[in-house]
Amino acid sequence: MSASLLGKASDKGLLSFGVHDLRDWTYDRHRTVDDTPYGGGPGMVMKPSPWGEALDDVLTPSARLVVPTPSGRPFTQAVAAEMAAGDHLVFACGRYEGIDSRVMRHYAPLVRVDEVSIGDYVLAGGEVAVLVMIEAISRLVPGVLGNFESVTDDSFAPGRMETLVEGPVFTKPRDWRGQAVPDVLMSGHHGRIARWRRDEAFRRTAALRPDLLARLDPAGLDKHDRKLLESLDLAVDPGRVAK
Ligand code: JD8
Repeated sequence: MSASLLGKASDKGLLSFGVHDLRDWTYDRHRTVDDTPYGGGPGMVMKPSPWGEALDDVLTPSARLVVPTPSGRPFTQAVAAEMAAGDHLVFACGRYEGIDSRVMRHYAPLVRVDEVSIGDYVLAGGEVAVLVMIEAISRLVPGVLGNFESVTDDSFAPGRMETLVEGPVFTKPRDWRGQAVPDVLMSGHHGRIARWRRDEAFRRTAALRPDLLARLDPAGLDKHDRKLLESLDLAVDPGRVAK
């Protein structure tokens, strides 16, 4: 978090980060944070007591408690934007089989508690998920990105009319290992370039993210879009998309 974008943002005073070691709130010789699960089963569960001691110290009245877990609600760009509006986020990184559920219930009446998942795969703990969330949230904090445009242009940005994946990008040289940059990008014709990029975004979205196309608002499509979508081999009902 001291490198690159986040490091610069923290140098500028736009954000600040702290990291805590849960074992600082244990008082036994082995600094124990885990115990066997009630009801049996594999692995170990994180004890509520160190978490309670730690969170009592770290949480503030305006804080939000964010708990990564594979069973949480999806962490999306909209969730990132909502969290970027908060002034104090506390991330509780679990290990083992997770944190005793009573911890989240205990804090829910005191602060906003969000159990979130960064995707449908299984990690060994919450730390990497939290790095992902911190990066996604921090770049939405005003001043963190040099160029404000880069936020509003994101294909997943909430409020953007369409939600498409980005098309391909190119830079110099014009020819590389036998591959030329598409002529249209060299034409200087801004209208044609914009249309080509949009077409490529639709093609790629249809091929890789049919779930996004299915959610597309037909009101945001023009005649050209509808024709292109009809020409694509859609995995979803084209009537639903290109209406
Ligand atoms: C927190 C412990 C591992 C979770 C057994 C071993 C998020 N998208 C995501 N995938 N995985 C996590 C995640 C995994 C975690 C913890 C987040 C704490 N584990 C456990 C329960 C099942 N494994 C995550 N966000």
